[in-house]
Amino acid sequence: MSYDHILTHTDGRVGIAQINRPKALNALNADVMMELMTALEAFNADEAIGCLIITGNERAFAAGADIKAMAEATPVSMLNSPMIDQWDRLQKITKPVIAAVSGYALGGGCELAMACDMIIASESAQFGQPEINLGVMPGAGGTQRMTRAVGKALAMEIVLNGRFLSAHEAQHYGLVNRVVPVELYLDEAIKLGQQIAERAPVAVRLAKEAINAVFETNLQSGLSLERRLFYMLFATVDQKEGMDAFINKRPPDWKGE
Ligand code: DAK
Repeated sequence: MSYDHILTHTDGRVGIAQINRPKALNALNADVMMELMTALEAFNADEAIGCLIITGNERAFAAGADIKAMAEATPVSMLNSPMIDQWDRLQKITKPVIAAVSGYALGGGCELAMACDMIIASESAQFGQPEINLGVMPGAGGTQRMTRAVGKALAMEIVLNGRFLSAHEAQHYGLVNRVVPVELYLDEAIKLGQQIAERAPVAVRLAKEAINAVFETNLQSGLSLERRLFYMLFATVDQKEGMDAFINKRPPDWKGE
């Protein structure tokens, strides 16, 4: 499938979707989001792919939702906006999604990165929720995911005062997995993606589900979900394969079953 606003390619078992609106610092409009989610869903459905990456370019992961497209919006037009619906599609991706972030990850761009499972940042990455400067506030998870990541006090500063986090600050607060030189951020994300894509697919999928449940549930329910998913993995071919491979000192050959 060909796209107008994103580029896609694969590297081994990793599927990469690159937002490609460089003149607008990758501002996210309905078309970009539609194409991005369509590409992610296609990778998600492809058995040859084990891990997904969303990236931008060196200058911008994404500088937010397209302000020019939102300027005249009304509550009802926002409610009915095709752009808004796209965001929920990301939550349904079952394979791990890594954001490879360089430059600006602002507003909806920051929210998009935080909605991914992991973030690899370049040294130039800047994370922020500057919506307050536009007379609005985050609307795609910024108040919730940022607060969970960095804590209430700093989240208040980021959201209420438009403070940006540098890549190293973001790493310090646990928002990003690691920070690497600009020329390496995509390679590093692909390397991590390749490693995860080599693991047992069903176990990876259920483990992702269990970790994400942390944000939806209390400890006892989360532990109970984890236990059930753990038991369920003993019905997979890959559990038998993984344990047999360990015992017989050979590499496992995952079937994804
Ligand atoms: N939208 C549209 N165009 C943008 C843009 C944006 N967010 N950010 C940058 N651009 C465009 C600029 O207008 C400029 O275009 P031309 O004037 O050349 O045509 C071009 O990109 C280069 O930008 P600058 O000339 O401004 O470049 P600088 O290096 O001087 O500044 C900057 C870079 C990133 C600091 C600056 O561009 C900036 O402040 N941009 C806006 C950042 C921002 O406020 N982001 C938050 C937007 S609100 C939701 C989903 C999503 C959202 C909400 C709800 N639901 C699911 C409910 C998200 C909302 C937002 O993200």
